Amino acid sequence: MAYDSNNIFAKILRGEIPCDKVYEDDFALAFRDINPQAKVHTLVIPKGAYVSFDDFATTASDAEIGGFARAVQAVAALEGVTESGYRLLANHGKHAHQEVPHFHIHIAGGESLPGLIA
Ligand code: DGP
Repeated sequence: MAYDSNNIFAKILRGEIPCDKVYEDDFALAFRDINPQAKVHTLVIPKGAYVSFDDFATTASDAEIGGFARAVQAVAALEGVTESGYRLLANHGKHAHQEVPHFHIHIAGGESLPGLIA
């Protein structure tokens, strides 16, 4: 699947649409999910144009993958869920109901979580 540079997260990255920003560095931007499924529900996206985890893991550089993983950890710490615990989730493709075709990881926590968030 080709990357669509008009997807909503690409627009957020370009500053064309506002977001509730939590963190930003050279590799990643993190902001709160518009439709939270838990007390803490934050999205972390890479700065590069990757459709999904599959695309990211296949084509991103080691530096981007490493930087992104560090950013996810930093965001969890900033959101105050490291001690209490959190869930990471990334949807890839149709069966996972991926809505936005720019790779993102959901960080969910802040309370005891039920089954997997959708
Ligand atoms: P997924 O199904 O994994 O592609 O989840 C996409 C998530 O993105 C979903 O939980 C809602 C969130 N989302 C969609 N549009 C926006 C937006 O414009 N702003 C923010 N902050 N979140 C959005």
